[in-house]
Amino acid sequence: MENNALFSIIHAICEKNNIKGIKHQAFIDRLIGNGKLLYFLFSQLYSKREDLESVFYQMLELIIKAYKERQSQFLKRDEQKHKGGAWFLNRELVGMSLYVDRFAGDLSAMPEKLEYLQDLGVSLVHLMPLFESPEGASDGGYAVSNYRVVDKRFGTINDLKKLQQSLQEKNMYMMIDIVLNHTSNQHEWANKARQGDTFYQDFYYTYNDRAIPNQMEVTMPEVFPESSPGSFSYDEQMNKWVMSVFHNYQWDLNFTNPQVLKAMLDTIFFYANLGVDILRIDAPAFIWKQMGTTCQNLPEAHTILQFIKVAVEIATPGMAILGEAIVAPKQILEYFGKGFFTNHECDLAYNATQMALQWDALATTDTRNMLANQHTILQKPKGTTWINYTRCHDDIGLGFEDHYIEQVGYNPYLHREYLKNYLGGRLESSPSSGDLFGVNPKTNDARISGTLASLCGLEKAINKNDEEAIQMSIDKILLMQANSIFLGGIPMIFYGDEFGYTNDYSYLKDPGKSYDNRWMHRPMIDWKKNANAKKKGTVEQRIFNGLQNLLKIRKGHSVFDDNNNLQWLESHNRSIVGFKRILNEKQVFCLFNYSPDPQSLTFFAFHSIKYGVKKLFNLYDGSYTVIGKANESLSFKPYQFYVFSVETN
Ligand code: OTU
Repeated sequence: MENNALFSIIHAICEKNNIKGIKHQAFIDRLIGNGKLLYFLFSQLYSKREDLESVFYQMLELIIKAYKERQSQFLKRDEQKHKGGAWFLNRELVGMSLYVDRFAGDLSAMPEKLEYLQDLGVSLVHLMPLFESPEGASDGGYAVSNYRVVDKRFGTINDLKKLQQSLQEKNMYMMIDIVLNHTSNQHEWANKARQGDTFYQDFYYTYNDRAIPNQMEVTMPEVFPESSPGSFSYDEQMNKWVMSVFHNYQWDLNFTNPQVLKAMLDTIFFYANLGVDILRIDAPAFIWKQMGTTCQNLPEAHTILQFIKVAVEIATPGMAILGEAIVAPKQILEYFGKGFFTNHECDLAYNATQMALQWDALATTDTRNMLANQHTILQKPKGTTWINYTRCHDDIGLGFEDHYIEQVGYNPYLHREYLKNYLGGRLESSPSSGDLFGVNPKTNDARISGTLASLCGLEKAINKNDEEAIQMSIDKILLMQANSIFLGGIPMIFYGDEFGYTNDYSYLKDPGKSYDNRWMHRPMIDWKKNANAKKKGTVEQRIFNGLQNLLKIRKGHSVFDDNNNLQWLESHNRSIVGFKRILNEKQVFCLFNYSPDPQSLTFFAFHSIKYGVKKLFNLYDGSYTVIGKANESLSFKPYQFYVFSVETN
């Protein structure tokens, strides 16, 4: 389409919808300014289709509709959010990811929990999937059968809207998911496809026989090899094979059909207009498939995300996009956009590499692999940010690259075996109690399940009634949290971890969950147990207060805004890793001892501090440390960390 033709279409569509005048100028500017880009991205995906231009027009209509339906309070919030640069880089943002039913009961009980969250230091709530999902075949809500109706287990859409308002009144933020890659096989589209409606059969990848599925499976890795081997399932009623990369009840959407993109963009806007601040795009790496590839991280998947980003920027610009790409380190970075699209794809991504590396350091007491990998991790573009975390609702994948493992002198195969044994409950001498998830004997792959506390040794320590071991596991928990809280990005705490919930094995009795051991680390919150956080000396109190203190420190210092102002240190001790956060004259040093033994670090690590500065102020416990000579040492207790602010006198 020519520029002029595009402009007249945009003008006409605005005219038709009565969008004119100064009140709408900012929107019109965004639409005209980005219209060409939007068309470019769209035609990259669908240029071969005859209906290219007519479907593009329908996309413009969706954008107009989303803008027109946006409540004035959200329009105002959009404006405010954009005033001081990217709002999500702010240190005030601290998230908690939680299942509404397991945390509070239902949505209507959530508003009264917000004070508790604020007291801990949480300002952003990630509500795990809430929309209709068949019980027993729901993948924790990631198999959606209706994107617009809140599942009755959680309440109603009005409860959700009320919660959003309560959050907003308290200057808090809301994050929810869009499950973009697949629907439940009970979704209306799937039901229609099953009944023979070809329009909806085109919403999925359906095949009459196994010929193409067989060929594709040669190169497609299995996501859930134990419970759902292969990537296709047979549907009896339709008498066809359907692509189902995740569980067999999760049917992959066919984004080569622009009607699918249209339907999902409409849903994205529906969420945006609920007042969602961060939209977590689930499994974006998987949204485009091509024979002969892994069907992950394909260029078209990025094009779709860029298209979504531009459309959101035009219509509902206050909503940031989080890409949940749990893939190889280099590939994660591509979700921030590259080349012309740098910083124009996902605003946020999970720092899955760093997360796994912290577990690596904890299991090996060696931080060199973590340090080596920063060459990749530090390539995050300015203006984008990480979600930093130690645990989430999923398993821990050891997805970091082999060559860095080799670089620090380990054999990648043996190294991963060791990590799996240590964390995955296969090593008697290990303090961790976790389990292996997604074991694939064909590839020798496996990931790890378990709560933060259990993986840090609290479960075994409590069972043995060993106070020393209990304290050590609390120290590990706080070390892991501190490392991710001060890194730069939004810390995302997983609910229950603020009290040290250990593994819950009751999922084994529920046939809808027993096939998936990720449920062991998705606790039911017992508020009576949590009340222990108020009693001095309890395990809960020690963990809760430690975490609360860490979050307070983060909020109190502008060095912790994420402006890519992070420098890793040369530590000369393989168990100690450290970095400093810098803003103008201000420096904060964060150092972590990943060893169960006392360690020391020469003051050489602080050599960059201006001459004449004598003391370091420990933000965590309020004590001072005098900076010694380069050959003198700072001592660390087992698993101790320091957060030092540089003091000039
Ligand atoms: C995501 O997970 C969700 O977080 C999981 O809870 C869902 O089961 C899954 O999608 C399907 O909706 O796709 O890009 O290793 O890390 O499945 C990453 C397993 C995903 C998860 C992976 C992940």
